[in-house]
Amino acid sequence: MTTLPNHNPTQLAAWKALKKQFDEQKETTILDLFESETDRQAKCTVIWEDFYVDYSKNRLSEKTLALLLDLAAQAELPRAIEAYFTGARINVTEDRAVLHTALRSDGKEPISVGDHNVIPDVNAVKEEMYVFAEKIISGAWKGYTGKAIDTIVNIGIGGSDLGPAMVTEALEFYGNHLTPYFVSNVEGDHHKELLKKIDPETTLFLVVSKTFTTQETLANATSIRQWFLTSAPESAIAQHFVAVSTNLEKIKAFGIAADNVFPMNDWVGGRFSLWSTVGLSICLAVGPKHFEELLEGAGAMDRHFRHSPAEQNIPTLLALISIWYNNFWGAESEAIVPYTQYLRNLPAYLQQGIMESNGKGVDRNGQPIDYQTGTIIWGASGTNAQHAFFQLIHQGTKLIPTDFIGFKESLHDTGDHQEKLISNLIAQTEALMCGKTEKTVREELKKNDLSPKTIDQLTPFKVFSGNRPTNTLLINKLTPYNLGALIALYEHKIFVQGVLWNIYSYDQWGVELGKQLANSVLSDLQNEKINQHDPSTTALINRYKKH
Ligand code: G6Q
Repeated sequence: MTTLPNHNPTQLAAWKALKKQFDEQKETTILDLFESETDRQAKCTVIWEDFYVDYSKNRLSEKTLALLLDLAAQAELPRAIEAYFTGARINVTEDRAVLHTALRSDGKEPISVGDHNVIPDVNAVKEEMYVFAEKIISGAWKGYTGKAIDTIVNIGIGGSDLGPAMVTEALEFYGNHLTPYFVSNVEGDHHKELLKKIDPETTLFLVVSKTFTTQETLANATSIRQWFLTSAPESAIAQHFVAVSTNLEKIKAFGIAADNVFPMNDWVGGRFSLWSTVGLSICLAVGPKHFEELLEGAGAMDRHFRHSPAEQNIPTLLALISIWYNNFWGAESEAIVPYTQYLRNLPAYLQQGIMESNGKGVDRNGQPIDYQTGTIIWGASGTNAQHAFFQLIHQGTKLIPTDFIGFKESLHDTGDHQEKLISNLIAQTEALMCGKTEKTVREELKKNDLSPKTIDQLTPFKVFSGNRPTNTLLINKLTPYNLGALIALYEHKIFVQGVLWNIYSYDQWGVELGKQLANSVLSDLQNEKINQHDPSTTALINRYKKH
């Protein structure tokens, strides 16, 4: 049934060698490795286009890295990568190809699903989206009272919200006069607060749902349409509502005109769909030129990932390092800290991509697995995070490998703010690795004229053990192109980890379960008679109904 290689990773020779290597190396610190390995810094840095990726500050010796690369080879990663890029149905449990990469391909080679080359269709739909976006941005498209559109509201959730919202926010600098908003939660207060701010005469609503069956999106779209019709005639729907979906029938039933529908394909997973028509809000907010640059950057990272040898391959290296901590050091989570407010929602966006894709406990043979998979991802923007959870990363009992992402140039002319910002980033990675020794702490305290007794008391609290691992991604500038490449980098990291853990990364049965459950309890809340549940659930339902 599988189109991917199928290996229990723990049975591979490299895995066994890595276990041994862990036992032998666990007392060696990162600083020890800098002492013993010549040229460690240069050897553990990959420079690709505008990206400078330094992974030298890791508990990773040359030998460990070699073993991790062996693991990738023994798991047949290169064969898996080819299957991924060439339209094999690697989303086996849904019997679909996984081709978000086709949406940003340079079109030089055909990409087939079955025997159908999808590239001409991808280009045609993209062209339609660009023509539409230009009409909205230029003001040629009018609302029902003849005014141009100045506000867009994306109605969607999960993959139909997080990516577009994160990218639109990240590219705010490149934005035009359109104000973008995002409504996702089924909680009615979410859209009610928004409706206070917008004018129906100048707002365009994008109803975005791959399946067009999602409770939250349909409920929000229905309520917003009702609100719209309190001031506008039914005929105005055509000027103010467009839809993005694979489900053309359901859209028709909802009342959106066929001309206002942007199709998408089932071979694009929700959490990987910002590159498709699901990214219409991005395309409107920053314009087709910048949207195209976003795609180009992702496409460039795709080619880097597909064609670079594993030891120079950024997504592969970051995936292997993460496996080293997750499966051998027992690290339970990873932090992601982008040093820019523009990317403040990158960690939340990656939480979905990473945890929904690789949060699986059954292997490709349908068997429960006895090794760790999906890492827990969390984070926030720096330097804010330094004043919040960094304490735990520096001195807590948990091992938290952290990705630091920074940009050399700021987008505005900001005086010395950028130096201040990036100096913090660099200093944090240095401090996490080097720590602060007892000797240094004592010397510092002595300078403060403290008594020997006080110095003895305070010293243990001020010592930093160091040896805390980080990757640093220093990128020249936050452009649409570099953002596309950065997101694609993490998408491919997800893929590599899924291959090595021998799981299916592209289904999401846990999410589907939520969709199923929502409707079953809803009928209990809305009807007199309730269905059979456990005592706790029954009590909660009754408690809610009493209000
Ligand atoms: C993403 C998930 C999920 C999905 C939402 C919205 O990969 O499948 O987050 O995107 O549940 O689904 P629809 O786009 O079908 O409304």
